[in-house]
Amino acid sequence: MRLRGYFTPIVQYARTLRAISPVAQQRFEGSTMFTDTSLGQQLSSQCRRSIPWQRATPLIFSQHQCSAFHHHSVARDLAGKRQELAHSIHTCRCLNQEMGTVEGTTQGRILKGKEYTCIQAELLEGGAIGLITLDRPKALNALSEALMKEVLDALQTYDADPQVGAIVITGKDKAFAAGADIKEMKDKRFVDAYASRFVFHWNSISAIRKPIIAAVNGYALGGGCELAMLCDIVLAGEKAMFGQPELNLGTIPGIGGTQRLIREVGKSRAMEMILTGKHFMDAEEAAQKGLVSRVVPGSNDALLAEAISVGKQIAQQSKPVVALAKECVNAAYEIGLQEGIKKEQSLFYATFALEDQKEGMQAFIEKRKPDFKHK
Ligand code: CO8
Repeated sequence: MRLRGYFTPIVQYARTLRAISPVAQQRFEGSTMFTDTSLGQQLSSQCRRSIPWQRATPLIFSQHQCSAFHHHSVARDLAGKRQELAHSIHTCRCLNQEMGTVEGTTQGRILKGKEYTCIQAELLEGGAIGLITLDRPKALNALSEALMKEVLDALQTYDADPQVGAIVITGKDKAFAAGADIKEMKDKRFVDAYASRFVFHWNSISAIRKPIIAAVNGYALGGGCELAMLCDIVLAGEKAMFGQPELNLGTIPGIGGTQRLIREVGKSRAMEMILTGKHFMDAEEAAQKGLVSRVVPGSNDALLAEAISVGKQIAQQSKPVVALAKECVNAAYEIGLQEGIKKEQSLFYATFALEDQKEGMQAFIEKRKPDFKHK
């Protein structure tokens, strides 16, 4: 691949940083541009030593890190064509794929050394956003058991990370996800599905406390549509296409589609989509009906950037208050109005036990930005 030529110097560079100066490595990983010329020269000469990239500690390059590299004179020295170095999220993913590593695993912070094969997981915005990219593009991101286990693992890891304020899930190329993996499940018998509690673990997604934003472009069919509906906010790209085609396969939606779709788009439209298995919903209609919050025009990268921007706005809020609000809104799905209002009230009262409530209201009065401590 065209980009391969860049990896050896990049990885060697990172490796060298690690070897000769933990401080320099920290500055690199923190996206700080290097201005110290003598350090730059020292690094340059170190980097010219040949270190097989397979042996190099795999490093993860976030958007900022690539940008830092993009501007960095040592990088220019090493890579030659600096203008071609990626500084988009999309290209960073290509970098990681090409390196044969999985984002998020190597800093030991997100996934504690665990490597994923069906998804990419990456911390962005200084750790405030956990990104999950479904990564089986050849199968249109069909939701195999392995993929869903990894999604859950990444979600739970981000949920437990105190730095993370919001999680973004997205797809790749022309699919968010084209449903459960038909090839994998076609031979299952009733007893297999029942005894193994097939898809039961998907319910754990509802237990994630951090807000999950789905950035959906391309197909979101069957389990893909259900996965989007399990998220808290759904942003659609122009090419998003939602549908529940399970009946075409002789089965029915199995992870909440019959329950959630009716709440999103009304009984008649939900019935039409589910019972015909054919009447898909495009992005515009999905926005009109409230299945998604809005359509983001432009490329997949524009959609992802917008989802990250929404995540950042959420991440700036008090984390416990965000979690309480999410719990309340989700309660509207699960319980009746009166019960929901009772729950909302008790959680509303609970916010008055938080320092962040005191700070938020005091900051308003003092006409300044609140400084939330997430307590
Ligand atoms: N499972 C497995 N493989 C898939 C799936 C899928 N859901 N969708 C696409 N693929 C594969 C195709 O088999 C093909 O593979 P190959 O190249 O090896 O033949 C590749 O992806 C590309 O697909 P197409 O050639 O079909 O691409 P097209 O652009 O022609 O068509 C469509 C795109 C319209 C999306 C088409 O692929 C399609 O109809 N896919 C199936 C959609 C579907 O029926 N989804 C519902 C699945 S059932 C379900 O989700 C139940 C959920 C409840 C249980 C959850 C359990 C986890």
